[in-house]
Amino acid sequence: MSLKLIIGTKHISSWSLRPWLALKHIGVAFEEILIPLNKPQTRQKILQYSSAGRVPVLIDDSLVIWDSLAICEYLAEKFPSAQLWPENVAMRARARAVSAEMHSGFAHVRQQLSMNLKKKVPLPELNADTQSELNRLQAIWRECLALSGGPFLFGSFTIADAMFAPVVTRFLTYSVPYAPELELYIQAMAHLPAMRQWTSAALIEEN
Ligand SMILES: N[C@@H](CCC(=O)N[C@@H](CS)C(=O)NCC(=O)O)C(=O)O
Repeated sequence: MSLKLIIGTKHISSWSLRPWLALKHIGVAFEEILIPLNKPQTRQKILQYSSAGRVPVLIDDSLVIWDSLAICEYLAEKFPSAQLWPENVAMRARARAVSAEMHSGFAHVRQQLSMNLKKKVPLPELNADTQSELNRLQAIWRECLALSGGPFLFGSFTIADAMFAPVVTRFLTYSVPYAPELELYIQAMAHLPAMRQWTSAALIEEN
């Protein structure tokens, strides 16, 4: 088996972080190929692996999978013992719903509070849409944690946590105020060994 994950610059590539965390959670060996983003050659380099022209891309022998959530779904099927989705069918449906909501939404948070693991930025004046998305994110987390008891959204680490990992970093980068009952979750995510490993590498990137 030869798994390769093509990712972008670690301090800014929020989409790449998700399947990388899933692979680390599984504990399977994989080759990591990092393509620096925002360079003249970026697009050409990504196109060598995927005609979609975006990272992340997972390559499993001759199979090419683009899109972070599709990669996570594939990994959940390929490595069932890693329990990347909750075991309970109702919880699994909820985990898929919140993952899909994250994947397809929160455009204002993405735009106004872009991920940058190398920065600590004072909170800018938030526009109403960004504030309402931040409120929604916290409501999702509170509901999931109340049902599961934590420390992760569905008890143990799942794809849902991988999907939200980049927005957790934004809360920290921009010192976004959050409800006190989310402190344990945000700290659990920040101190996840794989998250620390990604962040350490991100901090020494050149640009
Ligand atoms: N829906 C895609 C979005 C991926 C995406 O937008 N990736 C950005 C980097 S984080 C990218 O590849 N940009 C291409 C570029 O900068 O040329 C996914 O979930 O994988």
